[in-house]
Amino acid sequence: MTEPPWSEPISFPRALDQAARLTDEALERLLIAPPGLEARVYEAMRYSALAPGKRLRPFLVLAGAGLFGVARRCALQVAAAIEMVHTYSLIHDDLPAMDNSELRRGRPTCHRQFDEATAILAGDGLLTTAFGLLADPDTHGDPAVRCELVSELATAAGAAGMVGGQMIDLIAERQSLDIGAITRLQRMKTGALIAFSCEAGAILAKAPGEARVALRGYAHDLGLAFQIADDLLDVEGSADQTGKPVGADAAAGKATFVSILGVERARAQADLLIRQAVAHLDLFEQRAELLREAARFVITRRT
Ligand code: GRG
Repeated sequence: MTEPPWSEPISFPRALDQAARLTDEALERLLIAPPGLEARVYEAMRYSALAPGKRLRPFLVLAGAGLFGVARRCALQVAAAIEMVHTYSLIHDDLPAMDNSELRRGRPTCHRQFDEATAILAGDGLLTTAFGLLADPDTHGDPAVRCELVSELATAAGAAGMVGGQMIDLIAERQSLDIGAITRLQRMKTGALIAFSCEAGAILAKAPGEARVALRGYAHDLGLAFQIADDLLDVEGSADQTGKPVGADAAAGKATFVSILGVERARAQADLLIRQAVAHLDLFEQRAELLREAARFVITRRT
């Protein structure tokens, strides 16, 4: 299967659906439980990874790879790796030591379904499997490309990115942060993995710097708009729609974009960020239409 992610024009809802189906097939194939007693941790990894998420990050990988004609098989390896890292972060974020959540993706959280120790191990298992996947020759024939993918994902997911952002977020429960500090925290916690998802196709294609800078600019604005939309859903959405408890930030007294700016200004800021994100894609002309539609989806979504 060497076809690019989408070889013909396709609408955004269909592309998102297809990205989800292809990612789920890849996760099914990559997370097969062995016969030993360790099968329990695979079961927990599968339970969380195959739960119905939006698969927005895999979609961004496939759409980004589509700009450069990268083979679907390679892009899917990276898409599955990112979804594994994202799922690990959700499992650990839901633990009693962090958010202590009961519901995720419309189902009991991993530690409620299994137990706390198994949930910690399931997160660890997904994180490490993801890096193994990026280092797999099936992901790219050139070891330098595989090294770059590993290194960029390590930066995005680690203490300088998502893990660091989560640390600041925990501190924010006890210490009030201003809008600048919250912006930095969200760029690290949510934005870094979204940025890697947008750039991964360009890394696979060894694309020129100009294209990478444009995708980074798009991702930068998209990630922040995504977080503002998430804060708005926490205030305006319902658990039925989002598949997770709402109102948690306000209950924890946590400062968010919405608590600082108010609903109307937060929404206006998200709109502005999406216009900016779309403007970064001019270089790709019509080929980036799916990424433009994804940007609009991010701030209108209800889940
Ligand atoms: C525990 C290392 C560690 C990190 C946790 C990303 C994160 C950091 C926590 C998730 C908590 C949260 C609700 C963050 C807000 C933005 C976000 C990442 C929402 C969930 O992502 P979606 O909406 O979820 O893409 P689905 O389920 O659709 O994949």
